[in-house]
Amino acid sequence: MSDQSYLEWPFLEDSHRALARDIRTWSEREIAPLAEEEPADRAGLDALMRELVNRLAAGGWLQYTVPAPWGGRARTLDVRALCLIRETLAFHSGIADLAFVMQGLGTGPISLFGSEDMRRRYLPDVAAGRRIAAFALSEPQSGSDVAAMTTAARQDGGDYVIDGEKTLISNGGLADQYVVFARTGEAPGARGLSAFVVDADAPGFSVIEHFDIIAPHPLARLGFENCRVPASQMLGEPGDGFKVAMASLDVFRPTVGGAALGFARRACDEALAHAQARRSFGKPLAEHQLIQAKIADMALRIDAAALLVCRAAWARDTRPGRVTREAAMAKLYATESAQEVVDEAVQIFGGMGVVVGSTVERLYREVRALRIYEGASEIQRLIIAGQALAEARAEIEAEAAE
Ligand code: COS
Repeated sequence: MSDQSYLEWPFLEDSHRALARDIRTWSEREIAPLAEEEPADRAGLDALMRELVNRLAAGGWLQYTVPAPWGGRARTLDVRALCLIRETLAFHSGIADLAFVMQGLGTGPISLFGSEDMRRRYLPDVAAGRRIAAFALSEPQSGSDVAAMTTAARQDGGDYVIDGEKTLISNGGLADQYVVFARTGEAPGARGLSAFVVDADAPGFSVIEHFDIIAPHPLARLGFENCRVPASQMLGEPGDGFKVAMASLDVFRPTVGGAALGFARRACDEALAHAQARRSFGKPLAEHQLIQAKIADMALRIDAAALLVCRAAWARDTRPGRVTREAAMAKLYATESAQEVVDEAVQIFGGMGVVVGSTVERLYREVRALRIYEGASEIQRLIIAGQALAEARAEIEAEAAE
């Protein structure tokens, strides 16, 4: 990564600066060689994911995905560390970034809301790479509109019985455990959902279908048919499910911005090298002002995105209260601008930029899903506008009451 000046920004601690150097060196050795070839089929993808989880565990990086004292390094999830690790992994390989972050998102609800017993049972094994985790929220008829989910869990003695489907679930079929959100009916809409940890060997759990997508990513549709789990597998209280999901996403949305930055920085580095090596009209591409304009916009977008990502992660790490707005801004801007940066890099490469197997062609495929998963760009805009309007309304009402 050529530009490292952001590591001096005041949002970061010295421990983050040291971490950024360490993960960079480690990734160049352990991840870059694995990224050279994409898996040919699902068996190859599963094997690669397991290998990546093992390497990330051996390198100690999965310890950042859970809090201490349950196998983690820091007392709480260190969002700045998560962002820096995702950025560096994504710089080399989208699938390595996914293998890392799913251990965090898949256990985020346990870290934040799990009982002592649940944390002890699940988190150390995930941090050590002995178990693989997943987060099952989306359904065939409810992706963005979480409150409309229909998967239901009914209480039966000391158990809950889950029926329904989840879809587009990362690590589906690969994971040992799933955090599953289901309607328990305490109230209509968002207030009537609960969260459960479902082990992959739970009776009534099945993988219905695997999806192939444009960049390697294990993704599946899951079935729950009379799937029975003890009531002790619930996270938080009955009816807390929506808040469990949203609070977990508040932690992980800034990190999606971190991954987007990794893709954007790689695309920019590739474009900078190419623009200096390749000649057209008698001079290097880099001496054409239209190319310089593209380079300026790429650099600007990367820094603006990095500032928003750092701000959101810093706020989550150091300030009390919700960071929903900051997380939404970081995710929205970093993913949208990364898409633009990667697209400009492809343009600078010209025809070679769309040849299968080139780095910018891979980045072009890898970056696309980030504008959709963990809340599409449209949802992030709704969150940002919703908060701005609520604040304006509160101010008007306060003035009227004076
Ligand atoms: N943390 C804690 N509580 C939260 C919260 C957060 N980040 N966001 C909302 N809540 C609470 C609200 O305060 C509200 O509580 P009360 O009923 O006590 O007032 C409740 O949850 C409902 O909130 P809201 O009315 O904002 O919910 P909506 O149904 O309007 O939905 C969106 C909000 C659309 C923002 C939400 O459904 C969303 O983020 N969707 C995208 C889902 C997603 O990311 N899917 C990807 C799956 S993971 S790959």
